[in-house]
Amino acid sequence: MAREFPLERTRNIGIIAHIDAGKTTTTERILFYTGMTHRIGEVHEGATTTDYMEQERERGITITSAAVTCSWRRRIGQEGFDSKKNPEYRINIIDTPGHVDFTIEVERSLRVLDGACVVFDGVAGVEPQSETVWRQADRYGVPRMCYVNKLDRTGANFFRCVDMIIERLKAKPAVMTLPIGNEATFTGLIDLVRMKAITWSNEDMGSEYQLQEIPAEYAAQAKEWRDKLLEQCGDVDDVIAEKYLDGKDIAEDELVAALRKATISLKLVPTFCGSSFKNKGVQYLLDSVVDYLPSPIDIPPVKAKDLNNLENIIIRTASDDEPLTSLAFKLLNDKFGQLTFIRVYSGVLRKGMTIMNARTQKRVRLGRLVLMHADKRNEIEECYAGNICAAMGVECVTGDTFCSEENPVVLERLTVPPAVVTLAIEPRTKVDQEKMGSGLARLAAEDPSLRLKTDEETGQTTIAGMGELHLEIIVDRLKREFGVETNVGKPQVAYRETITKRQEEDNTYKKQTGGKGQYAKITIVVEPNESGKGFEFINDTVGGSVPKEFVPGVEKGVTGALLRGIRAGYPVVDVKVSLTDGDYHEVDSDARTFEICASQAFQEAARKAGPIILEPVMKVEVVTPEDWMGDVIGDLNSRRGQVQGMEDRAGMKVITANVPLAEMFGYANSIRSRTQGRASYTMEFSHYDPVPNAIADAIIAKAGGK
Ligand SMILES: Nc1nc2c(ncn2[C@@H]2O[C@H](COP(=O)(O)OP(=O)(O)OP(=O)(O)O)[C@@H](O)[C@H]2O)c(=O)[nH]1
Ligand SMILES: [Mg+2]
Repeated sequence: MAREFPLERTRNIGIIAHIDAGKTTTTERILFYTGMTHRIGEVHEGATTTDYMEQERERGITITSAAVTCSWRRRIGQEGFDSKKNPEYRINIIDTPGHVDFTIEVERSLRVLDGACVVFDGVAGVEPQSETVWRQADRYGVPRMCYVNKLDRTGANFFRCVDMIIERLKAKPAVMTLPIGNEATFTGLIDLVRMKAITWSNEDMGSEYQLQEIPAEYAAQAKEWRDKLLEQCGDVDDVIAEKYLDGKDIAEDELVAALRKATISLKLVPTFCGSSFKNKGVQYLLDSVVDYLPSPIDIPPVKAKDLNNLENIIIRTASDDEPLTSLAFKLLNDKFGQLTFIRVYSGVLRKGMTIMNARTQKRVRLGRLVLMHADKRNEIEECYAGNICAAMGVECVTGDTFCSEENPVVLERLTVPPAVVTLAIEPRTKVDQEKMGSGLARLAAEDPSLRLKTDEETGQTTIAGMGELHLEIIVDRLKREFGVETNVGKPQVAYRETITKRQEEDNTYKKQTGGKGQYAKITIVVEPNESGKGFEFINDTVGGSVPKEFVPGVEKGVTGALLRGIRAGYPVVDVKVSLTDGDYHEVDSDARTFEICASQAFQEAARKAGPIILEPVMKVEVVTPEDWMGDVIGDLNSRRGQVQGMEDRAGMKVITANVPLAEMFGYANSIRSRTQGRASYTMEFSHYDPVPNAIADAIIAKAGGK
């Protein structure tokens, strides 16, 4: 089968935003207008296409990202909207969750998508999680557009939101549409590219709209913003600049092309408005996805490491003729078995072909391939470069590269944020015991932000993740999907340990038990590493005092000790360890003796190097009516919180504070009862800080340490 959609007519986009901004509601409209569904499902009815998990429908929030595919012909701007003559585009969309506990879903989506649509609540504007997803998109260099949604809501203000995008996100929004009316009277848009008004009549789910002259009362405002748009475009495009300065006409095509270039090169962010819930503005958004967001060939080709020589970087362009390069970015288990979502960067995936998993270096035979539509699937024969599909029954973990056997390469894995909360979990019965292990292993393969740990001595299993909700959903999924009943402890903070001083340590490990003895001698220097840099190991020996083949043993001994902690058994982070000297014996030394020697040396050194305990500190934002502001602040202070700022937003007070996670358990209930349910809050991980001494002593005593 030949390729149905050429690459330039393919878009892979993600919808990203703060919780509740309207991502799922917008996606649902997209599916309706593109003819993929025949009725609009609503989030509050638990009836949308992309929130199909039971937990999502019950809670009205998105938990896992869902991929859907649709096709679209550009409409607005065409005479009488006759779109049939326009070419059809394939748009793959991933609807992501906004809750910070599921941030890995945003991370993996941005890792494989070419462009993103960032949704904002027109009342709240730029919220904390909007900032987080924005930074994530920056990290992956993803071109994006903004969509200010919910303009029908009381208190909506498009222009305030645009200002917040400039101030908070330090972005350059290019305003493309202006609202006609606001709140209850919001009825349409002014298209600043074509200088026309688009209005919707309410009756027919927004499918029909009229293109009209701009109403007289908006003429001046439209002219002002059109000039701004041309100026912004002129700043990044010489041809437009020249024409604009000479007062010449700028054709629609020219302006769109210049804006497209500026969007893809991350210079400008086209910004739109609408109300998805009231069915206004979504078709225009789809046209704009086609017009401004990149196709797979507009973005830089992917870089991979040559598996035969990891120093060697190989560039793979988005072409069907290049060797296969693809990334398994998402795993999903359901009653039919494991589904692996794959983004193909180059080459073609074909049903029945043999490919290679770069991590395990094993050959894998591809079974069936499907195109996913939320939880429904269509079988396909092949998946071309630049597309996303799912393979059935392929064993792998999230982040694995699948490549051609002849030209093996490996792509960068996902960035996974630290786990901050842990939960002890035990099976209720013997039967549950067996199922729990395999269930948890499957969930962990799906979700790299979930960590499992079993204590070697007590056999106790702990799960660690992004937050209370994350772990609550895991426990719930264990029960519903794997039929495992469990008892869980109270959520605990995932502390860490580190050192504050430099320390040199000599250690000799020696054992003589008849026959072959054991001997290793080393000198190491441990010192604090920059915060967030993790563990670094340096071999500083000269003249073969520690033979090369034993050095990995030293590193292994240290990494093992790092996991066991220094004073309270929490993992040690941000240390630099240099191996400076040592000695060995021709017969009695091997990698294992050096491993034991290094583990002892590190533990001894770390104990003397000013060890401290670190705790996760959360950035908390509380939105409250003014009446309760004093109460809320007093409570945050009593939780060791530090208030960072206060501001007004749409008639409410917004308080931001840094608060240790240890003090935030149960905050949801506390704030609800304190403010009669009027205040709301969000929090996300900010950084690690040393724990105050008194609390550190308590943590160490509890862990049985010294
Ligand atoms: N008034 C109004 N409400 C909206 C609009 N768009 C979405 N909503 C409502 O806002 C709530 C949240 O919408 P969702 O679409 O679930 O938001 P989301 O961004 O997908 O949320 P998460 O996936 O949980 O992060 C729902 O009750 C929607 O009906 C809008 O344009 N106007
Ligand atoms: Mg959603």
